[in-house]
Parts: sequence; structure tokens; C-alpha cells
Amino acid sequence: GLVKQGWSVSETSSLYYLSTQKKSWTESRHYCIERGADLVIINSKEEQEFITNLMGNNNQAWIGLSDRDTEGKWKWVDGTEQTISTGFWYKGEPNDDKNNEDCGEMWKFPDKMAWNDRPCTEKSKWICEKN
Ligand code: 2F8
Ligand code: CA
Repeated sequence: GLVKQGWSVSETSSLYYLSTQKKSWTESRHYCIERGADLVIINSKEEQEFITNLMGNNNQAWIGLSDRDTEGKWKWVDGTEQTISTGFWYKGEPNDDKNNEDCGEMWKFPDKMAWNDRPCTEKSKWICEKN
């Protein structure tokens, strides 16, 4: 899509920002909020594909998903529920590896892009979205 000062414009007219730095999920979210945005909410196949393209060669980026409030109940940052079967999770994910994975990411492995849960404190790139 178009790129306006580091923000990419989708056909649904949201603006997206892929970071160059790496931060924890919470710090990443703060970065977005300070810029009038939030971590990305992905609610269509088209948006999943747009974000996949935006990722380019990057293999990890935080998205606006977590089950921090209630283990196993995945929610977007706007508070809406994410039903695992209707999302773009890797087969077998989210698996709450070592009982310590409460934040969602886009993950390229080995060359397919899908969602994975990951420890929220790990530093990663991230994607913001604003309307
Ligand atoms: O590093 C955490 C990550 O580790 C594995 O992927 C490399 C797990 N995958 C499997 O166990 C299949 C991920 O679920 C986990 O998030
Ligand atoms: Ca996982």
C-alpha cells in the first residue's frame, strides 16, 4: 500500500506501522497508544494478508492479542473476544508453552506466517494500527 511517513495505508483505510525497534508487548502497546494508535487487530483474511506483506522479511511482530486477564480467553486490545478457531493461529497454537505465553504475535516459520502465543516480556518488533 501507500506509505505515509512510515505508516502504511490498507484498502480499509487503516494506517499500519511496523516498528524497527524491539520491545515487550506492553511497551510496544504504549508506543502505539502514544501515537493515537494501538497494537493491530486482525479481523479478516484480507487484513491478515496485508499484515503478512507488511512484515516483509521480519519473522516476528507483536499484535493486539492477549489472554493475560483470563488464561485461555484471547481478547483483542479493544476488549473483543478472539475465538481461536476463527483466527489465523498456527496449528497447535496458542499452546501457553511453559505456562508463560499470554501475548500474541505474527510469526513466520519456516516461511508460513501465522499467529503464535509468546511470553509477553520478550522483546520483539510490533505492528500498530490506527483508523
Ligand atoms: O519460543 C517459544 C515457542 O517455542 C516453540 O516454537 C519454536 C513452540 N512451538 C511448539 O512447541 C510447536 C511455540 O509454541 C512457542 O511459542
Ligand atoms: Ca506458543
